[in-house]
Amino acid sequence: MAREASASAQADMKEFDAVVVGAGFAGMYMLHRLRGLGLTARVFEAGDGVGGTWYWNRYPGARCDVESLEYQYGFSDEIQRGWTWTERYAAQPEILRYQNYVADRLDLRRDIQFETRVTAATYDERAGLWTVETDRGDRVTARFCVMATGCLSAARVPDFPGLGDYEGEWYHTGDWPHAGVDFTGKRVGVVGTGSSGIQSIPLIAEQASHLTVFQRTANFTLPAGNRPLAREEIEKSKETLLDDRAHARTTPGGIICFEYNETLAADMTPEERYRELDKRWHQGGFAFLGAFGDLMASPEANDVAADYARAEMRKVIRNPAVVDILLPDDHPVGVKRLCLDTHYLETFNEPHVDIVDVRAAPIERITPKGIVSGGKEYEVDCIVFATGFDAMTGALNSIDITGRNGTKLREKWAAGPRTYLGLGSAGFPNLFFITGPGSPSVLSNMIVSIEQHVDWISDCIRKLTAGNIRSIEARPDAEDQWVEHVNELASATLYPQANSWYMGANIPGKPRVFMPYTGGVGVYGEKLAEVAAADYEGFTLGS
Ligand code: N01
Repeated sequence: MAREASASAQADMKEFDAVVVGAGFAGMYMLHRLRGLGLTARVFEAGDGVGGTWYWNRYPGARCDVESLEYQYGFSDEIQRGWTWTERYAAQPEILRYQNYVADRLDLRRDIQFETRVTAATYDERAGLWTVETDRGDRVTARFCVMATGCLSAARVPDFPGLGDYEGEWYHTGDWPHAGVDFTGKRVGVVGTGSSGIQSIPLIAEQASHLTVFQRTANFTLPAGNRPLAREEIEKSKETLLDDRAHARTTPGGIICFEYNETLAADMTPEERYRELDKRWHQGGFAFLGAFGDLMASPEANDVAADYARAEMRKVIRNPAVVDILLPDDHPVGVKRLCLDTHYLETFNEPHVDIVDVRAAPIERITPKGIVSGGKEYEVDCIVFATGFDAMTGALNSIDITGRNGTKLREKWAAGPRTYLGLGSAGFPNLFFITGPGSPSVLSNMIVSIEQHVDWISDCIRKLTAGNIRSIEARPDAEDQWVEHVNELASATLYPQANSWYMGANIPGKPRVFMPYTGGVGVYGEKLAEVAAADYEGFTLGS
């Protein structure tokens, strides 16, 4: 069982069996499993506490869009029984408290070095070791290096000229001040209307004297239907969570609070389609996208759902001047992350809230006093950038990762990420990615996908260690086939039709490649199991 080294005993230790980068949900569970194997591990974390996404994203209204009873670890009955969620969708402070509760229960912090950012990881082929370096001057070696760096952790502020001269305060939702921000009486500008903007705008509007929202793309958003959880559903969940989790692993999205309807839209009458959409819209959450079997693949089926969504959205917008700006019309529903909101569209009925269509009139620059779009200056006391992340590859590429023969990961990935199963990349032995590009990750309940990867990686490390096998590395041909397979699956869906962060389209110059695996958690899990059972087919094992 877990190695019981104390923090001080490890403080000077420079050699570990494994290094883990990041102490969010993925890094925390990875550490727990490594300890369970009797291995020494050091986790490096940039923040001063555990939490990852939920440590950094403290903006007003930050809340998970997967239901709390499903968005929790499912590996320990004791842990789940010791925690009680309060709302259908947990807010950021509650999720962060939960992560700290888990860190306490498992005594994780003694192997985590906080306020330390990993800057480089270099593989020494002769020694079969990774050397990991940090911004605090650490230099440690490890046989295994696990990147638990998160998919949405590299916050991005667009390069608007003049930002350096802005005289007000500005913030990014993904790097929010821990003390919070009081917008009372302030004129606020919010740039961006993805999930973060849509969640924060109603709450910022409650405080601001005036709010101007700068929107480039109108998004599909539906009422989350958040509510306090009833005692009975909490108690029932405690009894069934582990079974529910086993079931979730077999589903496309790692979620069981709704089922996908497999019937194609064309095989349903208009009334049946309407009933299905209506039921799911009012259920709240992602159930809506499961209304027909081909909703994410057939333009005609998707149009039916998109028309329904626009009609529902239109019902709550009372200001005719903003209806056309707020209703999405340039992409299929669901191909950008569907947003769940609480009174988002209603916010634009308020007299002190304006929206500026920056697709028609792009933001040109920031002045000392505000934001210029379409030649007009909007004076604001604070700016909130809800402008998203360099998703899936940003955090990995920010580390100087060098594999065999001096190969740099960021150079190898210059035309888009290349992985085998989303878990490893050829040329980088014993380097694992948790929920990396090429795996279901961001299209699924992240905790289910994290556990799926951590379990697979732990099992793999256990077998390598037991079999005295020095290394595991993706084979280039297996990787090529996997990348092709991921692309083929994505091209059979409507996903590539939007300028989304899934495609890298939000970052100027980033290659347009659909990064996640669209085949679903269940199918993907079967592949992982087959590969492991076939002595890690597609990987080279080095002795
Ligand atoms: O980021 P986003 P996010 N000028 O990239 C706009 C997860 N998440 O932080 O769409 C003007 O979605 C950009 O416009 P466009 C979730 O997976 C989950 O909101 O690129 N505008 C867009 O409107 C989510 O999908 C939760 O045209 C610019 C916005 O900024 C992911 O994180 C909560 C611009 C960015 O939206 C990311 O969400 C929050 C520019 N130069 C986040 N650049 C929940 O669990 C960008 N934009 C609920």
